[in-house]
Amino acid sequence: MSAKVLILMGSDSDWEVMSEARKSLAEVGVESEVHVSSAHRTPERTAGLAREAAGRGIQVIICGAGAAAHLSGVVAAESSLPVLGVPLASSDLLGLDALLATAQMPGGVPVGTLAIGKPGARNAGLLAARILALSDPGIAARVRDQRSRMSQDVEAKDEALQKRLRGE
Ligand code: RP5
Repeated sequence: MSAKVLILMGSDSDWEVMSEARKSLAEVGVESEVHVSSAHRTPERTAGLAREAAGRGIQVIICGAGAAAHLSGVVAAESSLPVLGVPLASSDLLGLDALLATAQMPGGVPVGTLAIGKPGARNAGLLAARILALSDPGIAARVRDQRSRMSQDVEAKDEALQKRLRGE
């Protein structure tokens, strides 16, 4: 099975956070491919990866970058696939710079921007899976299971809290 989701990140220093996207995709049985490619340091390579992605069977691209984060925007400019951007807190501005750079795209070049950091990376994976689920019943079933496991976890936590409050 070839990967349907391509994860790009601006630097290998982004991997600790961006591995959350790969993990959440794996939870719902979606294979991903990951590469380091920078909008600024390797512009040609980034454009090439974006341009060829659809032809290789990729259906969604997730981009994580920090600081003056242009990776998502450049990829969205070079590909018609849905692009999900994860702003990363890798500069002294703690991700606010990357959030604005990723979210504030000019009209016509959409980037779906997630939260800063690990929650954003996790949600990028889950959102990519939901997009794929529209045309893949197997993924749709696993996305439903993931939601139901999450609800059960919260209910179990509440039950444990109630027990503690009753002094049991
Ligand atoms: C961005 O600059 C990268 O996405 C990374 O978040 C940040 C720092 O990169 P390194 O200097 O650690 O390679 O382009």
